[in-house]
Amino acid sequence: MSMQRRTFTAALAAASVVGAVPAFAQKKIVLGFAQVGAESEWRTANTESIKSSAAEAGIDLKFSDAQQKQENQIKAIRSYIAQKVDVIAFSPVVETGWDTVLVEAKNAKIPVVLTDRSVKVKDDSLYVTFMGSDFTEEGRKAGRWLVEKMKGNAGPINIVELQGTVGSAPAIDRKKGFEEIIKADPKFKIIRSQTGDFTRAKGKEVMEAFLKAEGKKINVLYAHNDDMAIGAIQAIEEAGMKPAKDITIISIDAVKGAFEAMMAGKLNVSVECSPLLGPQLMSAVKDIKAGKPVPKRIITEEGIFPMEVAAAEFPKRKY
Ligand code: GYE
Repeated sequence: MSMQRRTFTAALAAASVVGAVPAFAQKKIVLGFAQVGAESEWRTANTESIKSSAAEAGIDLKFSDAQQKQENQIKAIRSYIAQKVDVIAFSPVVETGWDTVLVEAKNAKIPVVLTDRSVKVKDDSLYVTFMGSDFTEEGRKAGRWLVEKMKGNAGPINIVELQGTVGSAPAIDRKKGFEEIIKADPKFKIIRSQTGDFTRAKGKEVMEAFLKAEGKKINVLYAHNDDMAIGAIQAIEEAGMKPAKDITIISIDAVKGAFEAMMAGKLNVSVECSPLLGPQLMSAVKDIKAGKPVPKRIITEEGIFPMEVAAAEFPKRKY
């Protein structure tokens, strides 16, 4: 066979493969994701999970970071609508104020998936599904752990609370779930409660103010996430007190930083909240595009880790 002819045969073979519409020629699904920000170790792990699972699933991901501002998230969603993406997903920084932009997405016939945090909207058909944790249950777990720990202690037990971002679902629900449990016994008193915006810096700053105002009266710190607890631990040490001993510390997320603090004996317990939502988001996106039904609510399964098990659990942690 002449050289020319061989090339021709090869070209023919290639052409027939193209004729069969190989996978690489199919249009990729485009997903627009509007992230909350980069406020915590949890959020960083969540972003990483979404990016890596999009790449793995062959989904074209458009990603934006709203720096914890609702107006930035709304702008990002509007730009995804303008770009006519296939699916929009977002983790709403706060619960309310989404109706208008979600109606815009609906009118453009772009399905919306909520991840991590939910919204309060008049019409639930404005989103297809909400996947994420049960934050009220996380608050209850924190409360139950404290009730158990303080058994036999007559009290009063003075609690300071570092709340998450004002108006966010995890801040509202983690407060609610915790209070629901501790209110059964009047010895538990929340003496101060303020937002630390889910960040280490703010957690430290607000804890300093709590310590200035209440000093040794504080028995317990309940932080709505690990980062704020870690910031507060610094403030407690700088005030000459021993974290996890002079003040019992409970937080939520169970990120690696919390395990390190527990292994160092500075944090008593962390309630798990998994940020690894990427794989389930990508499979929902594919199902939606394929016209398959998806459940309205997908709840993440999670546990609780007291300091006593931290060293044994640490090597197994993925975030
Ligand atoms: O607990 C906190 C993050 O929405 C569950 O947001 C998430 C929370 C998480 O900043 O660390």
